[in-house]
Amino acid sequence: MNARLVLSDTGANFAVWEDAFLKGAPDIQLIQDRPERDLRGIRYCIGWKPVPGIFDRMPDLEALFALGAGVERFLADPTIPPQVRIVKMAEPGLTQAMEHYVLWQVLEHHRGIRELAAAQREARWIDQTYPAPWDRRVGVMGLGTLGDAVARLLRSFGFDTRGWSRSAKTIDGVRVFSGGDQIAPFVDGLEILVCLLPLTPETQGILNADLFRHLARGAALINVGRGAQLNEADLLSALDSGRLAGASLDVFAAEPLPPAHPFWRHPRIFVTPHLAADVDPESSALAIQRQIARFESGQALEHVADRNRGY
Ligand code: NDP
Ligand code: OXD
Repeated sequence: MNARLVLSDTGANFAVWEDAFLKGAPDIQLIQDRPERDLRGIRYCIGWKPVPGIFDRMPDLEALFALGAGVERFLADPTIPPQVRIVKMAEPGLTQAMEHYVLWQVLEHHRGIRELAAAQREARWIDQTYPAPWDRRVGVMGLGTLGDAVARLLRSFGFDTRGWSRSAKTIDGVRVFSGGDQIAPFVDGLEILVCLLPLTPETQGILNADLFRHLARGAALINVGRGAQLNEADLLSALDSGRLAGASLDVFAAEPLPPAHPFWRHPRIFVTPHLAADVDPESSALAIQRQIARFESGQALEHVADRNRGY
């Protein structure tokens, strides 16, 4: 198989990606886009976010491999013709990074690490208790490539784990809920809520006061989906009232998070700069190579975003 793949995004480091393809998928020639380059005949491209005008220059494009799992920006780009398949990244490096981040933050909340750190700063020897993991109710919103892996991992660490998705599914040992009418029983009494939803009109603002009201008092929120899923004012009120005890936020409505934003200095909010999970170039190159090989042999691509559903 010999394929030409254009890197459309100037934000991505071409040398790193070129090296990854040379090492893992040498039958794919990676080409860096330049304004003067003739892109007719190009069938595949990769990129992290849309580049204005580029899709008009690729009339033969068949598949766009996103360098991330969230593809809301590509889906919102009217210059991408409807026949172009927008493929969400699914590769082991991304999944494991997300598993690690969520497990790290769940354990922080479960074991009260931030209270311990505050006590150490004041040389206070505190008596802190915590329940057994099977008595800790943890819920994962979104059970796709990442949410499914995270829910299974939390379950394997012994947590009382629930999951919620749009369609019904089963995961061994995890109580799974689906659809809008099951969100209330899903969230009811949760002590740690993890959001791994894609950003769509339905999920915009879903992390709000109505939802927080159903959580256990003093629950924690971990948002690794998208910032626009969180109602920021509702979060601040919930932290003030004690409804929520803490939040770990990796994604924000405005990124980079502006320096004056109250989240930066809030004692109960842990901010990370959208780094919960990055793609690994080498394993991404392998995943893209496998996908192109499938496509060239007449099979359907996997992880293609559904334009009607919005993810
Ligand atoms: P997938 O598309 O594989 O999965 C999405 C999941 O969300 C599916 O289970 C889907 O349900 C569910 N879902 C979508 N809409 C709804 C809804 N209205 N109600 C209930 N469930 C819904 O995505 P990934 O798991 O690969 O990634 C999830 C998101 O994580 C990305 O879109 C991105 O926003 C975020 N992300 C963040 C990163 C970071 O560094 N912070 C890194 C990577 C991703 P169903 O299974 O029924 O289709
Ligand atoms: C992604 C991300 O969507 O890093 O992959 O946010």
